[in-house]
Order: sequence, then C-alpha cells, then structure tokens
Amino acid sequence: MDITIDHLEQRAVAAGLTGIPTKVMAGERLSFEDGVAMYKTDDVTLLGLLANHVREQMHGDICYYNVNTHVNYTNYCNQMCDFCAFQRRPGDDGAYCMSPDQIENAVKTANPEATEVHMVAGVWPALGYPYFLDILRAAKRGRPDIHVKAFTMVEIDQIVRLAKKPVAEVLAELREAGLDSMPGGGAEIFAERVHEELYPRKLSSDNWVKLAKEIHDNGFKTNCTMMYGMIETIEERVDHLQRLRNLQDETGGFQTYIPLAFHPDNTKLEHLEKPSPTERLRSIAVGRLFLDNIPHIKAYWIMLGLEVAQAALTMGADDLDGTVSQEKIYHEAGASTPQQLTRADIHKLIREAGRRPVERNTVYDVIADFSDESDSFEKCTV
Ligand code: V47
Repeated sequence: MDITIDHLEQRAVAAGLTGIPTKVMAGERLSFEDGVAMYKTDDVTLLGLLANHVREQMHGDICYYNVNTHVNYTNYCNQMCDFCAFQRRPGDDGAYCMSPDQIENAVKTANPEATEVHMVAGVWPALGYPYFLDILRAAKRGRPDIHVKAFTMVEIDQIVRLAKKPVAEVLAELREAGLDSMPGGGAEIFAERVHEELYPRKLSSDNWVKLAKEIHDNGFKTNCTMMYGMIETIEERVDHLQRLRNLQDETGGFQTYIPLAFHPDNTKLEHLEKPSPTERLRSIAVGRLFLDNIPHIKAYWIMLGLEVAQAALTMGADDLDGTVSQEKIYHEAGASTPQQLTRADIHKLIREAGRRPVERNTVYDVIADFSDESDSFEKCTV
C-alpha cells in the first residue's frame, strides 16, 4: 500500500491525532497537547507506524543489546514506596545485604562475556559512605574490565548526604572507585501529587532533575525511566516526559529512555491491574515520538514480557537491554519472565521481529554486528 502524509493525516483526524504525522515526518518537536493526544488515542497502530518511522530513520533495522548481569546489593530500604515489592527491613524475612566480598564474587562468577554490571538497591544510610566506594572497588576486582552502571539518583543522593562533601567531589571519588555510568531508575512519575501519595519519603522530583543535571555536567552518561500504570493521569505522564526532554536539551546526558510498566504483585498497590500489552506498546511508541532528543528507546524484556518486547521492536524501540541475570526488583513484584536469556535467545527474538542483532557496550559502542546468522554461531559462546 502506498502510504503518503495525506493518508496518515486522514487517518489521524479520526484518531484525534491531527497534525502529528506531518510534524513527525518533518522532524518537528511534538507539543504537550500532542503527548496527551497520543496517550488518549485508540489508534495505537498509527502511533506504532509513526514511531517505527522515527526509529528506522535513527537506527535502521539495528536492535541493540548487551551481555550484562545485575547485582541488587541490598534490599534494606527506608523509603517505603507503595509500588515496591523488593524493600525489606533488617531482620525481615528475606532481608539481605551483600558484603563487598560477596559482590566481588558475584561479578567474578557472572557470565564471563558480560560487559556490564547493573548495580542498584534500596536506600539504607547505616551502610555508610565507605561501603559504596568499597562495593564499586569490589565489582572491579571481580572483573577489572567490566563497566559498572550503578546507583539511581535516589542512591546517589543518599551517598552524597553520607559523604557530607560537594556533589562533584563525591562523583570524582565514585568514579575513581570504579563507577562508569548510572542507570535510569528511581524517577517514577515526577508529579508532586503522585509523589506525595505513593513515595513521600523519596528524593523530590526537582531534586532528581537537579542531581541528574549535575551528574551529566560532571561527564557521566545516565539513562532515564518513567514508571507508569499506578495512579498517575495521562497529563502527569506527559509532564514527566517533558521534564526529561527539557533536561536532555540542556545536558545531552541521557542515552536511553526506558518506560517501566508497573508490576503490582506483592506491593501495597496489588489491587491495580498491570498495564495491558497495548498500553505497554503505546508507552514505547509515545516515548520514541515525544523524546526526540534521546537516542535510544529500550524495551526492557524483563518487565514488558518477551512477546511485547519483541513487538516493541517494530513500534519504536531499538534496544532490548541485555541477557540479564540475578534481577530481583521486578521478579519480586511478579514478573514472570525468565531470569536470563542467552545471546542466542536474544538473536532469535530480534531476527523474528525483522531486525538485526548488534551487541553493544553500555555506552553504545558496537561490540559485534551479528548481521548474518552463521556469524551468530561463530561469535556466540553463551
Ligand atoms: O528504580 C520498582 C522501578 C526501577 C517496580 O537504566 C518498578 O538501563 C514497576 O530502573 N513495578 C529499577 N517498576 C529498574 C530500572 C532499570 C531497568 C532496566 C534498565 C535500566 C537502565 C534501568 O524499577 C526502580 C523503580 O523505578 N520499579 N518496583 C514495580 N513493582
């Protein structure tokens, strides 16, 4: 079928998306109102088509992934967020806190081809500032060449308070100890109303943004996220995306946006329904269309489910995260996805979606291009 902008605009009228195809095709920035319309429309197919256009303009048919492992170093947490199934108090059933030696061993015995360890956990100030330097050094002792992507803004805020030093000084010490970049968690939904109701103890949204700016200004790349499907309104979601886009205009420090579908099991919000597959795909497509200045959109298969993550590769996403192992935060909240995938599993998912698997490191340098199938078998040992 011959699809022209006229055809797309005709369809957009019925979908409440008038003008959006023209803007997208012209590479024009979408407005707050466009964002709201994209979350409200029934025509998710049109959103997917437009998001796929942008994704192919930016990345062609490549789908990135990495070989990585997770270390959730403690589930001790004092934040008491209503959405969380991971948090414990010391002495609670299942509470744990890993020593630096245990972390060193976890990294040493992880997949030998892993190029990244993703290290995040709860907030527990009694651990003290030296602990955070020690666990970074421990991860590097485990594997000196591994990229340590660690600590959300919420954890960095706690570390800075414990250090009682200026942010830039603390960041320099963390870098010296082994920190290479930061993941995107802990942002949830920025709206004060939701913050107040579900995670009142958490770092405020303004301070999250301020800290992310300082971190980018100090030369670290980070990712960014939005957790959706709790009690937030559509306008609050778009406001969140707009704040991320504004910050990215200033710093250019975000590499990837990861929409995180809320998993209600074992949380105080267990009565809520998990976002449907269509809503999960919509969030990927809206992310790609609205965040025109963030290079990558990640379909985090652990949380999307394998089937939805695969479909997301045709609706805006260009990254699947990684092979992952030892992930606890989503699995405690009812994620039914496997604990890890092999490289071959990932290649199969990507190829079935008509994309080309490319292994990257954390900062998106290409490690291996698996364009042709015979290559995969030569290069894959896990
Ligand atoms: O910070 C916690 C969220 C985050 C739940 O940067 C929940 O590459 C849904 O940030 N349901 C951790 N979400 C995960 C995360 C992440 C994942 C993959 C890649 C990257 C990256 C970052 O997940 C937490 C919180 O915002 N979260 N509990 C829940 N029940």
